[in-house]
Amino acid sequence: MKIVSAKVIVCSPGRNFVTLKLETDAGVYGLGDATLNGREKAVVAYLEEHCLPALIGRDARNIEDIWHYFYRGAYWRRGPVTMTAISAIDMALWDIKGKALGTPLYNLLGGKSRERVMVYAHATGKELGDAVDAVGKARDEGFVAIRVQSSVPGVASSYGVPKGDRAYEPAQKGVAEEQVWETAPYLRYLPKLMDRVRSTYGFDFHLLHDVHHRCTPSQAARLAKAMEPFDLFWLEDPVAGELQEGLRMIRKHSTTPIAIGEVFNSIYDYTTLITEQLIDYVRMPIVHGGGITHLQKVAALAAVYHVQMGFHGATDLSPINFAASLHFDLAVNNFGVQEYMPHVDPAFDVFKVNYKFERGYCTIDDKPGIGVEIDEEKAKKYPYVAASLPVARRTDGTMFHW
Ligand code: GCO
Ligand code: MG
Repeated sequence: MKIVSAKVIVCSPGRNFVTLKLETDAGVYGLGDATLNGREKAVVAYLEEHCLPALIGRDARNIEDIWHYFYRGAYWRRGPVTMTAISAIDMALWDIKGKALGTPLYNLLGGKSRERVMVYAHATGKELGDAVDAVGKARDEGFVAIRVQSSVPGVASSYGVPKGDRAYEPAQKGVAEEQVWETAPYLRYLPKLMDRVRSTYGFDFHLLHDVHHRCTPSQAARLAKAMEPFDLFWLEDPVAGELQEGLRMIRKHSTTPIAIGEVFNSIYDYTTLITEQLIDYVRMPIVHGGGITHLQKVAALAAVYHVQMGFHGATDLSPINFAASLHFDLAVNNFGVQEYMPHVDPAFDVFKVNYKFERGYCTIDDKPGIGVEIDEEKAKKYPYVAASLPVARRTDGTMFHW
């Protein structure tokens, strides 16, 4: 089954998405997500210049070999751009295999380990009261796992809080917006927010929070310890991803579960964290972590150390990635939770999806392969818009982690 054509589709139905479409001489085609927020065109160039010409003529059935061709074959290996390009190729090949065999992706990954996938909602507020209300709203919608974020008094721009009434979307048109952040007021504020949430609604639901890389190791250790009375499901990205040793300090002081790695792209980012049991959940998504082929290896390593999977699922990952994640979540034994941020309506004008949300869980139907379709004519109605993620500075002007 030879690959006869490969093309990249870029569209912006509400936000930018990059999609790879591979066609075979058997008439079966596959789709893969190649979206890297704010760096979309870098992945397009990597695919078009360096990968797609080498894909034509290859046997689409040989997923493992093709993965290694693009991973080992790239002398300059790893990194988010390279690994996102490999992910898109890999997803499209798994989609083709499922379609060719007439079976959904989860069957190729070992079959169902569960019937539905627990997802977590985003509850955000411009102030403490709003954030607490947003948690109540998510509970009313049936969510059993809820991430809470709020603006921090005295901090000009907090991570995760939407502008106006629109859904949260960090990437903004043009060059990066410069935001102002300070960690000290946040550290004082977060226990108050969590206390209000737990004293209002009790403990019979999972509560999560994303630090978004804003702490030093000792600040993160203090925060994780302060979170213990609130029984968090996880504290996400307490320190910047590249400082893996920072996780040792957190573990030494607290048993609050830790999730990390939405910015990771390789199993080698996780080896110390998993083998030393410094984390509880893997966040690296299929779209940025080398696809299903590579994530299977990460999930298997994690399982050995009783670490669970908790895929990144923000709206800057396309519905194709979300559907692929649900297949994976259904299949692996060591599944923890899946992030769920519904895409805006225009995205569903372009992408026809096969999953649905119901009372705290997502399910996916049994269409062969990944099961998401793209309407290429509709995609043309939404041309690419250059956009960037923000950057952050401290109040004295020092560049900081966003
Ligand atoms: C999350 C993430 C996102 C990222 C975004 C960047 O946990 O969902 O932190 O909000 O900031 O995906 O592109
Ligand atoms: Mg995050």
